[in-house]
Order: sequence, then C-alpha cells, then structure tokens
Amino acid sequence: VSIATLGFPRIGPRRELKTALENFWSGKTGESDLLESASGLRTAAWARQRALGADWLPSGDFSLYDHVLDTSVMLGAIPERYRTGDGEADLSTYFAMARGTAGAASGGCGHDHGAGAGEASLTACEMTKWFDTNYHYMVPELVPGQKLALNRLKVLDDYREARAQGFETRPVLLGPVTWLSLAKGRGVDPFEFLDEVVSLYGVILGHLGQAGAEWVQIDEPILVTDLSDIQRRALTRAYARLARPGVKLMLTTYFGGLEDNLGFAAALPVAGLHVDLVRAPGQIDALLKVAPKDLLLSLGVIDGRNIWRTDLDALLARIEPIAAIRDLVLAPSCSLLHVPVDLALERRLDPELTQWLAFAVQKVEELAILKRALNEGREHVAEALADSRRAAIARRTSPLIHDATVAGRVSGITPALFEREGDVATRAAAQAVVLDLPDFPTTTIGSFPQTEAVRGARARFNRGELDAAGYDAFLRDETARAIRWQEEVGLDMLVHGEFERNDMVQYFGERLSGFAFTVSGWVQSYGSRCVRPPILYGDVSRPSAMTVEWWRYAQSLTERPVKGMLTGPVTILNWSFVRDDQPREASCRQIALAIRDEVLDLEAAGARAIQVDEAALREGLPLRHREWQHYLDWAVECFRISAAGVGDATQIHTHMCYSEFNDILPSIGAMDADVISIETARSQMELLEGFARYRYPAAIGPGVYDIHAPRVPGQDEMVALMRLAQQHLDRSQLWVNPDCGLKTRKWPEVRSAIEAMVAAARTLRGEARVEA
Ligand code: THG
Ligand code: ZN
Repeated sequence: VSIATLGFPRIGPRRELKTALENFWSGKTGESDLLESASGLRTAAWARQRALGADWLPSGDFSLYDHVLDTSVMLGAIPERYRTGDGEADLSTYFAMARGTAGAASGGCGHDHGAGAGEASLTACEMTKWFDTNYHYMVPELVPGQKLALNRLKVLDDYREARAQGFETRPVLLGPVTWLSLAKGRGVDPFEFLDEVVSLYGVILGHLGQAGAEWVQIDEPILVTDLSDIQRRALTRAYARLARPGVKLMLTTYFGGLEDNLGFAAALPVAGLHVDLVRAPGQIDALLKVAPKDLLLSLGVIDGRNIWRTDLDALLARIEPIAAIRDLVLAPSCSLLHVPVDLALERRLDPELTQWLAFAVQKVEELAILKRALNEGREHVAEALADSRRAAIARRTSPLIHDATVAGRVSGITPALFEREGDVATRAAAQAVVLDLPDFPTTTIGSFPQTEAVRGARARFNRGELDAAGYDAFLRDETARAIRWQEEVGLDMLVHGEFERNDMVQYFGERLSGFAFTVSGWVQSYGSRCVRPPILYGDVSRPSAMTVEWWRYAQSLTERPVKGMLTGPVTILNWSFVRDDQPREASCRQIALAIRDEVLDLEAAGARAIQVDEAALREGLPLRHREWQHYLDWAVECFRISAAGVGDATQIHTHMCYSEFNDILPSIGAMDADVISIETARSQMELLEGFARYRYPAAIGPGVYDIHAPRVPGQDEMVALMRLAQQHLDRSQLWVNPDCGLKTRKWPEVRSAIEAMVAAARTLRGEARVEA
C-alpha cells in the first residue's frame, strides 16, 4: 500500500499566495518577486507532503489563479480579445483573463474580478463554481475556428522544478473531457475540438514522459455526473488515443460515485483509477467486481471536502480485506484544495473540538498511519489508532454536540410552521397599507461598500487596537451616513449597509451556538480571495438576537422602511463545513429554526420588511439530477421555516445570486417570498421569460445594475431593461434594484449608479401613469 495526495492547498499556511498576488497586482512588487514566492510555496508544499510520508506527490496542482484557467492557457484557448503581440501568452494575458484589465484598480473585496473603467479595459472571463464546491474557476471559452496550440507547459516546468529539487512527483492534468464539458462554446459545440485537444494532450504526455514522469494524474470529475452520449464517446475516444507506453495514467474521479459510469470508467485503457469512497463508499464492491487485475486502484478514503478526523479503526476494517487481494493507493477523496492547511495554527479552538478535526496536513498524517497499519501491522501504530478511536467515540457522545432542546424543536416541526397566514395576494394588500410604496419601488440588496476604512477599523478592533466602544461608534457613524445618503438619493426601501459584518455566513456563524470559528482556516474561493468557512459541529441554536440592534438603530434614523437583513439557512449550510454525523437537511432545519427566531424578533422590533438571502441555494444542487428534487424540497422547506412565521403585513424579501434558475423555478415559487431580487442585468432580462411562463405570482426585482464590473450603467439603459421586464411581468410586480450587494464596489460608482437607478424608476412611474 502506498499513499498519495491529489492536490494540496496553494494559498500557503498564512495565505502567502494572497499577499504575493495582491502586492504584484498593486505594483508593489514585480513579476520576479511573484514567481519567486510561488516557487517557494511549491517547494514548501512538496517538502511538507514528503515529510508527512506521502509517496505520491502532485506537481502542477499549484496555480497563480485557477487550474482550469491554467489548462485553457496551456491549450492556447485564449479568446482573441486578450491576445497581445504574437508571442506565447505571458503573465499579463493570464491575469487579464482572470481579472480583466485597466481602469479602476479593483482593490475592493468581493467577486470583483471585473475590468477597470478605462477605455481599453477588458472584462475578465466568466467565473463559476467548480462542481458543488465554493471554489470558482474561469470558464473556458471556445469560438468557431478557434486556433489551439500549446503554450508554455506549466505542468512540465513544475514537474522539472520538483525533480531538480529532489522531489519525484506525479504531474496533475485536468482531463480533456472535463475541460471541454466546462467550456462554453460561443457558436460552436466545444466537443468539435475534441480531437485537436486530445492530440495536444498527447504531446503534453509525451513531454512529461521524456522528462521522466512515470505516472500522470488526469482528473475527470465529470465522470461522477450524468453523462451524455457525446461525453461518453468523447471519453472512450480520448483515452483510447492517450493510452501509450511510457506514461501511465491515473484517471481520477471525485465529488461523488461513478454509478452508471463505473463499468465504463473501469474499462478505459488507463493504468489506474481513483475513486471517491467518502461520498460513495458503496461503489467499492461494484468496482472490485469489474476492475481488471492490472488496474491500480486509488481509494479516496479521507474526506477532502470536510474537516473531520477519520475513524481509522473503522476504515481499516474496510480496507484490510481489499489490501489483502490487490495493491492499493490510499488518498484523500479529492484534492486538499478545499480544506484549510494546518490545524496546528488554530490556538483558540475548544480543545475538545480540536481533537475531532483534521486539516490538509493532518489528513496526510492519517494516511501515513493507515499505510503503516496495512504494511507493517496495526500493532506498529497502536497508539495512533487508539487516539483516533478515542476521538471518534468522544465526538459521538459529547455534550458539546447534542442539545435536547434543539432536538425537541426539530421533532416538533409541523407543516403549519412553514405556511404563511394569507396567500400572496392577501399579503400584498396588507403590506401595501403598511409600506405605502410607489410603483417600481427602489431598494438595494443589503451591503454597501466595505471601504478601506471599514476593513481597517475591523482589523484594528480584532487586533485590540480599537476598543469596543470606539468600533461601535465608528460603525454607527457609517450606518447613519448610509441612511442619510439613501434618503437623499430617494430610495424607497432602505438597508443599514452591513458595515458590522465580515462575511455574510461567518457573521451569523459567529453568533449561533453549534458553530466554531478558526483563525487561520482559510480556503481559496477564487484567485487571491479566500473564505473561512464556519465549522458546524453541534446542534444549532440562537443564544440571543443577532441583528436586531443594528436594524433598530438604522430604523430610528428614518421614517422610511429599513429591511432586516439575514442570511438564509441553506446558504449558511452550503458555505460551512458541516456535520457528517447527520444528514445535511437535519442540520439545515436547525439553522432554519434559529433564523426563524431572528425573523420574529425583527418583526417584534417593528421591521416591516425582512430579507432572508439564499445566495447559495442553487449552487447546493446535487451533481446528479436524480437527487435534485429531494434537495430542493428540503431546501425550500428550510427557507419557509425561517421566514413563514411573520404576519401578512410583514414583507419577506429574498435574494439569489447568479442567473440560471429556469430549471428550478417551481422551487423558487414554492419559497413563497413576497419579493425576490435576482441577477438579470447581464442576461438582458431573458430570465424573466421563465418567471412569466411559470406565472410567478409575487414581486420581482430584476437587477438593472451589474455590480460585478465597475462600469456604471446610465439611466436610459436601466429604463430600457425595466421596459423589457414589463413585456414579461405586470408592472405591479416589479421592483427596481441592483443585481447583488454593493460591498465589493466603490462609493463613487455606487452613488452614480443608484442615482441613475432612482431616476430610472421615476421615469418608469411617469410612463406607468400615462399608460394607465
Ligand atoms: N461568502 C462566502 N462564500 C462565498 C461568498 C461570500 N462564496 C461565493 C462568493 N461569495 C465568493 N466571493 C467572495 C468574495 C469576497 C471574498 C471571498 C469570496 C473576500 N474574502 C476576503 C479575502 O480573501 O481577503 C476575506 C474576507 C474575510 O475577512 O472573511 O474578499 O460572500 N462564505
Ligand atoms: Zn447576489
């Protein structure tokens, strides 16, 4: 038995990559500094993994931004607009694709990968979620007649770099069929490029073989999804052509089971197959039946997507019989990119909780223990196994986890809990009386710019340089200014601005029981941006109100309605590390009850409108279509548990990011919100056709301002978009708002855009009167 890692966190234990990138982007450092830091991070990662006992080290898994983008650039799939000169794509081309170019240097946080406002500015490539993770990749783009040709082979350079330092590695490539499946063809089916792409992969494998690589890890996570005939044929064709003497391929699958693709995958002409036995433990039996004797199996037995320590005893009992009959590689289920680097950096976690956890480093340690147990006998690692067993037992029985009151509340959930009193129309009438809003009411999604000053004050407060009173005074001042400005600019429904919040999930996690927080548990979200997902370890409850005071203060400053702003249960769940000792839906119901308490407290404090954001509801969809409905059913139920307790006159808003929800519209409708704001500016209101066809009964705020780019749209453009919206929906259903929260933008842009937006609404009201 040997052990492998399929990929290691790139950002470094102290987010060194983030610092290096941001210094380079801001011009503080030059290209050679950046490349030197990157090289140092790679070396440190190899040395670390080897010291921990990994037999197979990955190379090429490191990236300056994103490995899908690396693959696109390697294949020469660079859209014409980013091409400069005639040479190979350089770093500036690479970062232009990742972040856009020129104009207002995008220093703000958030999905601010848009281009600057300059004339020669380019927007970045589209970015979207990597399978069901919170990691984002740059979407490959293909156009008819696209010329593909190999660029500098980063994977080859990295392999050689490792070798020169004495690390024999297994290079990692994103497989051709997954790459094509993720690609967007503009006027062309990406699979038309299959043969060309495969022949380029052939050349790459040839180079790697010549350089000395015996094995190459080729990732095809697309194999755990529902495949079309085209994808299956492509896989057969690609791997028939890539099979060659010299380089052995470890075909690597993760994020789920192969299921109906299992026989097919096991029969592909590759030398090894990696399967995810954490998400799909059951597939081992079927695999052992069909796997040819000479196929090297790599078993993903340590969870690469979560932070829990493994019960090694129980795992060994499963692996021993298999190891007795064939050679095995043991590995994490997937790349360790999705977990924080090192638990040893956490000094403030409850020690009891700490012993239940394993970050990337600890996961490799677990593999090393498994290896010794299998190769030399359990007695050689008796102490480590006993430790692991003790932790597993302690976690199962710990009073930290179990709260009888929460269990009682959850078992007491009845359908009455998720029904509003009146139907949509009755509620709309009651709310009209209380809110007295004009046609085309204007609002924003919730957050205002998190300026340098706001982040600076928070950092000083966290470091203890600013005391609680000083920080509070600062936040009140920011909030008061935001309220005053919203009144002046003429918005109808106000928000307090969320200056007190760091991350919309972290903020609530920090205030709920059952969640724990790390200091250094960063996970890459995209590029240099990271998140610290809360750790949901126990039954969830809300010790006290979380947002009421900020809402009350903001509302005290104005007569206009201020929305209460909450993150919904499904989004909190999807952006946290969650319990693996109960189904996700059970954890979600607990969060839903806690958010319900907050909703009711806001209502009792006088809030006339409360927004429960479900930014991540759609991205939580399972990878297999067959599992969608079950997920949607409980996700919608949880949203309703959180929101449905209010009276008819209290208006429930929700917001969802992204714009692909035509396929889940019935579920969006079933959420039964009074107002939903969605992202539509980039899709020119196309999305509303779906809402119209489905006869969506409630109000909709289709975003008229694309906040993902610094470009400020004019009033006319927004009026035109809202006229388009009226082709699909009744005027009385429409709100006017931006696409998403404004925390990633700068105040000058926000001021101009919102002024234009309010002016647009006034124009529309004039038109409405004329036509009525
Ligand atoms: N919160 C969480 N997950 C998310 C988002 C979020 N996933 C999807 C999307 N939004 C990703 N977007 C971002 C936007 C900004 C940042 C990270 C992910 C970001 N992070 C700071 C950084 O890297 O410097 C750190 C922020 C902090 O202090 O917590 O800017 O909104 N959970
Ligand atoms: Zn959004």
